[in-house]
Amino acid sequence: MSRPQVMGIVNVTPDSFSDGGRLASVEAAVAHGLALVEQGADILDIGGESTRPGAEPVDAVEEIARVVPVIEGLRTHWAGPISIDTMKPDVARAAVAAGATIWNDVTGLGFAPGSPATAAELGCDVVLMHMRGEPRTMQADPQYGDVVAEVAGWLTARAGAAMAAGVARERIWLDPGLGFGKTAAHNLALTAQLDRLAATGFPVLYGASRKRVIQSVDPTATDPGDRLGGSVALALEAARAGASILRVHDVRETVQALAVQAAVRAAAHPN
Ligand code: PMM
Repeated sequence: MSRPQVMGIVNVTPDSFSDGGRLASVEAAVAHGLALVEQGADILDIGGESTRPGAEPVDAVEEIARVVPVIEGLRTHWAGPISIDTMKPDVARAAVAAGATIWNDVTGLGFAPGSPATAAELGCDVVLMHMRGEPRTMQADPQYGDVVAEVAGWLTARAGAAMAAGVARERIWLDPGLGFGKTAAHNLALTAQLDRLAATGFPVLYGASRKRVIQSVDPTATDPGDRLGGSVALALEAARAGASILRVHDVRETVQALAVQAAVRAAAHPN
C-alpha cells in the first residue's frame, strides 16, 4: 500500500503579516512553502482567508492580493501540485491562472451558485470539504444522527452536483472537514470510520493538524503549537483508515511517522 500524499499548509492571513508588510509576507510564505517541499510535502495548500471557528470573511480582491504573488513565487522554484484554499470562484480562477492545480473548497463548491461550473471550466482537481453552517457560527451546537453517514451522503451529493456541471469524476477528492461544525466526538468518529468515506470510491483528504479535537483529549494542549503528538496520531489513524491525502502543518514529522508506520508493516509481512 503506498503512503498517503502529504499536503503542506501555507497560510497567508493577516496574523502572518505581523512585520514588514505584504512583500515580506509573500517572501516568507514562499520560503515556508519551499521548506515544506524540502521536508517531503507532495502538495502545497495556499490559503488567504482563515476558516478557523469565529473567523471573519475577507473580500475576493484582498484574498487574491494575498495568494497570487505567493503562488507565482512558488512556481518560479517548484513544479509540483499547488492547491488554493478558497470558497470564492474568482479567487480560484486567479489562483489557477497563477499556477495552482487544485481548488480546495471548504464549502464543497457550495458558496457561490456558479462554483461547480467554474471548477469544470478550470479543469483542475477539486477538494470538496464538508462543513455544517459557516465559520463564524459553525461550532454553536452541531448535531447529527450517524455523523459518518450524513457527511458521506452530503459529500457524494456535492460530488454529483460537480459532475453534473462537468467536473470529471477522477478530479474529485472528498474531505470530512474535521472541526467544521462538529463536536470532538463527531471528529473522532469521522477519523475512526474514515474507511466508510473511502468506500465512496473518491480519494479522501483528511486534515486534523493542530485542531481543537486534540485538546478534547489533552486539555493542557490549549495552544495549537502544543498539539504535534496528537496531530501525528490522528494522521496515522487516518492513513490506516484509508486517507489518500493528509493536510498538515508539520510535514517533516508526518512524513517520518508515515515512513516508520510503513516500515513496521513491511516487517509484519516479510513475504
Ligand atoms: N482546515 C482548515 C482550512 N482549510 N481545507 C480542507 N480541505 N480540509 C481542512 O480540514 C481544512 C481546510 C482550517 O485549518 P487551518 O486554519 O489550520 O489551516
